[in-house]
Amino acid sequence: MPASKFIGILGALVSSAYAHGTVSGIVAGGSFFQGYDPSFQFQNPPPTVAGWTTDYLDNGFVAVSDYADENIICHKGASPAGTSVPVVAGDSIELQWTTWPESHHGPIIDYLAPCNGDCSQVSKTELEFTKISGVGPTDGSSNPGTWATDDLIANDNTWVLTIPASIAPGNYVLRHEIIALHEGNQEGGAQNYPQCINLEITGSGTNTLPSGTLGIELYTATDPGIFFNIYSSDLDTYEVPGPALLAGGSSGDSSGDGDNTGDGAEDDDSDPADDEEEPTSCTELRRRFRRRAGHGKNKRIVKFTA
Ligand SMILES: [Cu+2]
Repeated sequence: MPASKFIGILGALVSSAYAHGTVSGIVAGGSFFQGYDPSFQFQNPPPTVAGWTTDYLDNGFVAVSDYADENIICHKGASPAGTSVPVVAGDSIELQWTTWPESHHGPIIDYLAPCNGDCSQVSKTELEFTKISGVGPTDGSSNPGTWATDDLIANDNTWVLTIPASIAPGNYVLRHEIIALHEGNQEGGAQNYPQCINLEITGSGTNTLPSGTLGIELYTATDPGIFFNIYSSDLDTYEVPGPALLAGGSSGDSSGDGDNTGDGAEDDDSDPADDEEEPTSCTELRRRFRRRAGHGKNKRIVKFTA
């Protein structure tokens, strides 16, 4: 079969196997922009997209034990994206995840860091992040509650984020992150899934976000919003972790309009695994990932396409 067809099948295989999901598309100003997909590692050259490159294929997360490690900044092995999504300050953008497991309840947090130049050349360890949105439980009336992640799933795996009108024109890295708290009742059990996307912001704002927080200083293991029991704690006391929210930022419910234009997500309705029970642990998700992909099969595919 032609190589392009083979790579397409490979892409579908890898995408459907990523049960935790990634941001596969961004909609801004009515246009669709492709996000990063881990399967791009098998393409030479990989497509130039606005989502940062990563090097992980383990379907995993960044652990609490890595909060002081550079992997927490934009996920494992991240390097800057080669292009940017143009956005007008004050507008909303859509962040389209491929999928998200229902059991992985938790907050969705968004940060901006100015690149002070070309974001494709930026050093991630120098990025200073300001929180522009942080949404925790949206209905805390009974445990484990309805969380930002549940709103994401209900809105076609799409998160709607407003870029504050106060942001000055320039190049920024958007750090979009889900923190899964299904094991957050144990210290060190929270799981971070950061995704970075380059934005080129225009408009008439004046805030250049001069003093943010380094990625490796965003969280600690004992932050009340990290070490938190969603099964028994009073959800109304939940504090979204990380530094203070920018004045004018968003802490409320995701204002999804359900408009999921240009959906680039894989349709995996034919996937037999959909008939299985929702797995609750990441160990189970990874086990299924290996079973679906086949042990060692990925390595042979890499060889074939290289
Ligand atoms: Cu998991």
